[in-house]
Amino acid sequence: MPHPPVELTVHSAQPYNAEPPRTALADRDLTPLEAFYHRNHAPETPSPDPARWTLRVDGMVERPATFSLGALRERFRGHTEVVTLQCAGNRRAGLAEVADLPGETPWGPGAVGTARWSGVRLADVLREVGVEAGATDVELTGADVTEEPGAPEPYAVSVPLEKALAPEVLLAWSMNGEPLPVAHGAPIRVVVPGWIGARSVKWLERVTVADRPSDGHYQAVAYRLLPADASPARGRGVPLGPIAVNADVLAPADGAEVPPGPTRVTGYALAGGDRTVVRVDVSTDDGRTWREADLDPQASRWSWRLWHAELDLPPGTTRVVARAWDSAAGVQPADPAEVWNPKGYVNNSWARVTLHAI
Ligand SMILES: Nc1nc2c(c(=O)[nH]1)N[C@H]1C(S)=C(S)[C@@H](COP(=O)(O)O)O[C@H]1N2
Ligand SMILES: [Mo]
Repeated sequence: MPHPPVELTVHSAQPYNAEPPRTALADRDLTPLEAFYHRNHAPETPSPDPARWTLRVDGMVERPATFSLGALRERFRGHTEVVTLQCAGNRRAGLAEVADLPGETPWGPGAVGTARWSGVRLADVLREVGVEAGATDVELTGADVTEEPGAPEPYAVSVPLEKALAPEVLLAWSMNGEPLPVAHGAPIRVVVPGWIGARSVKWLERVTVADRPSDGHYQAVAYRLLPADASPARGRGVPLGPIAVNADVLAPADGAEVPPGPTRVTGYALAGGDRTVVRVDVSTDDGRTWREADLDPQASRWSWRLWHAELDLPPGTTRVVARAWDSAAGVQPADPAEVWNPKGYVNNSWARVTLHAI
């Protein structure tokens, strides 16, 4: 099916936050650049000059170093990986229907996308500088300055050293075979497969090896899972890392009118960490009975898995429900009320779209 031009829903212009409609993500392994969501925290998007850009690698390393773009390309082997990025706030609007989430971007289901990323491995860079004994975390700092903590602060978060050394974690300069767009973090962004999008730092400037997680606002305060009755504070709750199993129905569109009879329903499912999607179930009676969807082959172990099912729709309104299972037998919860949390993260409740057969 041909895809019409994509119109993004813009949640805010500064910071620029925008998402595609579900149908723009449907039926393709790679999300085109024009349909890829944008998630920013700073009011100004930086645009570092690639010719003068450098990456500083410091902290608990034997030989602190600075790399130009040319040095990264020459010194390290190139690597390409198809990876799905998903914001921890994806589908937040479904949580906001349960109880208000004031001040949080009301993401629909489009804060997710898959691209082919090329660059070099963070692990190779870390090996070149030599990680000191006792190091546990790697802080990643971008060039953008955010205002949310009250005082200006560069966007900085961290990943555990073990993940930073994993072969799938990239310093990427290319997206879907094109030069990485500035909006997505040029000249270099980090790509941390299997982890929430917040760890994939754009406009990377500095990599700091440390013996504790980052103190940055988006690690120490935001992107943490709080009990429903807690309020956000430094160090409270648990930092979100690996993605939780999630899925959606991408086509037909929610609310679409279709002819009665056989209807092809398609979607994606995504498992987090190093898990894989092993099954997707579809229901037309709100989860009383389920049938298995057909899974497409995965483009890579770090990418979403597309699925499809042919449903026989009776005339009238049918609600299509889908849920995915991962390789650790993790399954999506039925109801957003079960997972509601004060910052509105990780809504991985069953996907639901309504179709009208007329
Ligand atoms: N420097 C920097 N990196 C960042 C962010 C940011 O605001 N600044 N947002 C993060 C979040 S929360 C997500 S979900 C992804 C979004 O990447 P995209 O805008 O390329 O889709 O980037 C991450 N990296
Ligand atoms: Mo995010």
